[in-house]
Amino acid sequence: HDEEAAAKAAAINADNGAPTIFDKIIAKEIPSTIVYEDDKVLAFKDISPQAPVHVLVIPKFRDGLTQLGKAEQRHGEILGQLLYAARIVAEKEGILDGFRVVINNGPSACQSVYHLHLHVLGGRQMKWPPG
Ligand code: D5M
Repeated sequence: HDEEAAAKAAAINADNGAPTIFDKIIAKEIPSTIVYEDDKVLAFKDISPQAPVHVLVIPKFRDGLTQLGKAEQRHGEILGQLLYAARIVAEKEGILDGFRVVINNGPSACQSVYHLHLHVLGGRQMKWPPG
């Protein structure tokens, strides 16, 4: 259906190195509600929240990381920084004792933006398995 077709189109564009909407957020050309920022990482509120707390954590330099599946050994440091930033976000948002970190990888996992991002979700009882 439509959602699946859009996800596949986004994946093809990413392979061509096309910029994503997150570049504009990093450049502050479009507004976002920033929760945490340092020289390598940006965290901002998801525009379509799936929980009372829903924050995206992204690398400021995509460096080939359109999706987790493209990660290489050299990305180890930034991957660790992103995960640690997720913890900082959880603390700032007051959900340190219960939160979930999600990475959607590829069309079948409903990835829609091809700039690696961690979803930090919480503020409600989460269910398992996820949809
Ligand atoms: O998640 C991509 C996420 O990006 C999805 O939850 C919506 C969010 N999104 C898209 N555009 C914006 C803007 N402009 N601000 C904040 N959040 C945004 P995925 O895992 O790729 O499906």
